[in-house]
Order: sequence, then C-alpha cells, then structure tokens
Amino acid sequence: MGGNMPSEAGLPAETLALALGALGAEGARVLAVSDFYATPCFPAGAGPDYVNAAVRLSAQMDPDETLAMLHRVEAQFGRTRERRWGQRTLDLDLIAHGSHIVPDLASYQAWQRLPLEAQMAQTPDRLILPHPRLHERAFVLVPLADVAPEWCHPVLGQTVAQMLAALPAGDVDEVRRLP
Ligand code: PH2
Ligand code: MG
Ligand code: MG
Repeated sequence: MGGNMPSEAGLPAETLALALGALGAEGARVLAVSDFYATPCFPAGAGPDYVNAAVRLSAQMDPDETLAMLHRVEAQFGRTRERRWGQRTLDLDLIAHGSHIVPDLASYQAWQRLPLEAQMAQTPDRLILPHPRLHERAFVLVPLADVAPEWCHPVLGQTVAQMLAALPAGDVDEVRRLP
C-alpha cells in the first residue's frame, strides 16, 4: 500500500488505515498488516514522501481478480490514473500471489531485466508477478518483512529477509517506521 497525497479520508496514513477495512468489505481476509513507514518518493524528486505498508491477504481470487479488486478499492479513495509514478492518494500494488509466476517465466524475466530507462518508458499491458521490481525496493521489502519474512521469491529463490539484507544499507535507512 502506498500514498503520497491526501484523500477525502485524510492524510496518507489515514487513507491506508481505512483502505484495510475496504479490502475486507471486498471479500479479502486481512491476515497481517505491517507497520506504516515514511519512504522517499521513487524516482527521487517525483513527488512528496510516501507512506507505505504491506498487507498479507487471503482471498478466493485469481491474480487478475485480485488486481481488479485492488483497483476498485483505490477508486473508492479517489485514486485516478493519470501519470505513471505520479502522485497518488492510494496505490495498492499486487506484489505477489503465492508463488505464482504470471503470466510465465519468460515474460517475468523480460520485465525484470529491463534497464531503468526502458522501465520509465514502457508499461506492461498485463499483470506480471511477482512484481518485477520488488527485490530492488526498500519501500516494498521493509514493510513486506513485517508480514512475510519467510516468503520465498519463486524465481530468485530468496526470502524477503534475504532480499532485504542484500539491499544497500542507505536505502533501508531511508525507510522510517512511523510512530
Ligand atoms: N510507488 C510508486 C512510485 N514510487 N515511491 C515510494 N516511496 N513508494 C511507493 O509506493 C511508490 C513510489 C508507483 O507505484
Ligand atoms: Mg506502487
Ligand atoms: Mg500501483
């Protein structure tokens, strides 16, 4: 979960807290919620700091159904899709769906290996899982380690705790737990 703009529900931390209830109302069972963290915007300078959190859900939904459900909850909190990586009131990203590789290993690898300039220019037209950047981002791995430290990446073969330990310490230090 992330947000870096106030919504009608309030500041990003308040929006995220209320969105947890909305996930439940959509039929997803919330199994675990991380602490909330203040994180520097990526790419740097593209907007205000984010509040990020991670949630572990159980639901009778396939990956595409799960993503559609997340988009419905985003819309409830005023999320509009104008610019990729723009500012947002609520961003609910599907990081992984169990150990499924979606749509297939070759597609996953093509996106995962994309250099940064190409990542900025291209957007996949369908869901890729696990999220091709999750292992690079402290704002994902720090909260994820609260709720799923033992989850093992089905392609990289590393747990969340291992991927987090492999990040530069400076990246991790910039992610600050909110009181
Ligand atoms: N999400 C983005 C783009 N940039 N930066 C931070 N710190 N946290 C995010 O969740 C985030 C971001 C696009 O999904
Ligand atoms: Mg995001
Ligand atoms: Mg998103």
